Amino acid sequence: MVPTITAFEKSPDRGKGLARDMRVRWALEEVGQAYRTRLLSFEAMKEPAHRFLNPFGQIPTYEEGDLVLFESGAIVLHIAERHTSLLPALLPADENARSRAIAWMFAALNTLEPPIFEHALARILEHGETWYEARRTILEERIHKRLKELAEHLGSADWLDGDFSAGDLLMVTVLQRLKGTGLLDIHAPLLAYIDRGEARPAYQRAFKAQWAVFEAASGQR
Ligand code: GTB
Repeated sequence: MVPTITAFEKSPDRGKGLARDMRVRWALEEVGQAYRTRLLSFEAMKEPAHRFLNPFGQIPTYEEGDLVLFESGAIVLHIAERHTSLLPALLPADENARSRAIAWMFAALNTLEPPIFEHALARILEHGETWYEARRTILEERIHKRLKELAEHLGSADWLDGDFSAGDLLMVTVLQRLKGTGLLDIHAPLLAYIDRGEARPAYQRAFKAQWAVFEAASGQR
């Protein structure tokens, strides 16, 4: 069954692939699963029809037969779990290694993404406030602490725990949001780590698909 995901009709990131449908597209490409995309305006996301899929009125969602999912992490986990017989898979066959890969998925979303996303939001929404510089400094210190720890863990390895996994997929998409902020400059291993993720053919296909949506929307403006 071909799943349907939702994405921004006009992504505010101007085709940079930073919205969270990108991680779902990437996971689907990694496992070779074809998918359909339903594009939504901000207004449509708040309509009852979409809130039935996601109570928070956000993208991405995932529909596959009777199954409806929201939360990008849960969707990526579902995709990974449905395609474990593939080699290479997004989750390792060994049970302990699989649990560790899932721990990295949580680490990406629970430990790294919160300060990184807060920082991005503050840059957009709070930069005019008198206290902005103090807040920015605090957020950047928190981010550097985590980036340093992550880089130390990664060391000279290509991926976080053995082969590329859903943990790496989520971690790379989380770190990408820091590109252009300068915050990654002193964490060179992480820049190379992001590059390795982005060089994967599945990532490239996913990026192209979301870029095509942005281009089509630009043509209509
Ligand atoms: N925890 C949820 C998940 O992981 O799925 C969060 C989903 C989420 O934040 N969705 C955002 C959304 O639907 C899009 S990705 N926002 C619309 C709304 O809340 O009304 C977040 C996002 C937004 C904008 C950019 N950007 O402009 O670069 C990047 C990412």
